[in-house]
Amino acid sequence: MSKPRVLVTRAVFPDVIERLSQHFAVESNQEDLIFTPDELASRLQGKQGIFLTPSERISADLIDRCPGLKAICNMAVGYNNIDVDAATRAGIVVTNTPDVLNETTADFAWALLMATARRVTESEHWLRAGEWKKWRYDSFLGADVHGATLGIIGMGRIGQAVARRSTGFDMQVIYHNRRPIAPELEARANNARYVDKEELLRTADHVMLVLPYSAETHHTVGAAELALMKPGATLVNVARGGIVDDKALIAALREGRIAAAGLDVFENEPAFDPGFLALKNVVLTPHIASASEPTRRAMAECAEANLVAALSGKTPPNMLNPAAWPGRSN
Ligand code: 8YV
Repeated sequence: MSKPRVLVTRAVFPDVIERLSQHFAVESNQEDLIFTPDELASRLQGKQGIFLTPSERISADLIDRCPGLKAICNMAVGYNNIDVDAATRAGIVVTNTPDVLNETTADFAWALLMATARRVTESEHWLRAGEWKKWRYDSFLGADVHGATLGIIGMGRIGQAVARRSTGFDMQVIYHNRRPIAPELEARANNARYVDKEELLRTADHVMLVLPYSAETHHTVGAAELALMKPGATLVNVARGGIVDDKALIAALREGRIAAAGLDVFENEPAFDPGFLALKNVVLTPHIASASEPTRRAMAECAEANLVAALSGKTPPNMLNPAAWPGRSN
């Protein structure tokens, strides 16, 4: 029997391709070309599986054009790049890579929080530009992190990992979420207290965004929300572009309506709004919150395990749409 055919859309650790090749006829893309939707549809003809990243959009139209597809395996926890409902209607299993990146992403959220509040990158740019001629009592005064109130919007697994780290900083944690988390999880998350979004924005010294992107969470933070924040507050987004209205944020940062922002994700990334580059009070990183070597490997291996399971008739460990599974014959 011939091996199922799969497409790996982007460059990935070579050993992942080697292992996938034991199960599948693999079309890889180690040159890391960026495919247009038409190129993606054409490469998916005759394929049963796809191993992809959030850079590739799997729309209902693309799904219609790929009738042989059975498994869509994202190398990310977020899956807003995939029309899961359309996949379910077509009987295609969709998977993601949860949990393996919680702690690494939370570490990075803290790196951004510290860099943003304490003006790390801004002062480094100044030093590198040869501006450091003398010490001054008021050079790069920032906001304290210890003892402050941390407001987390999106209290899933990564949000809770962020909150747990705040105990050593003697912080108060407030959070907003679709619904409160269980009391024992609140207790582990530095006794986090559920509040409505408005109270969080008005009260927090540091606001952290850790929620999934969807039509409902589009522009969770826009001009109205930024206006509620304290003038000395900071905002960190490690979730997804589109959760923040970037134009409104640029205006708020430019006018000093909030102190600073730390951003790992942007609307239309990687073609983010150049208005950010003109601002000193923003720390900008290229969507690397999960980018530690062990975690990126774990994510790739998780997507690999999902693809192998899905195309060999075993329930994939991280199936997002069980409704697509009953009656499956591979
Ligand atoms: C990924 C992410 O690294 O998992 C997610 O949802 O945003 C990141 O961890 C990125 O999407 C590329 O795979």
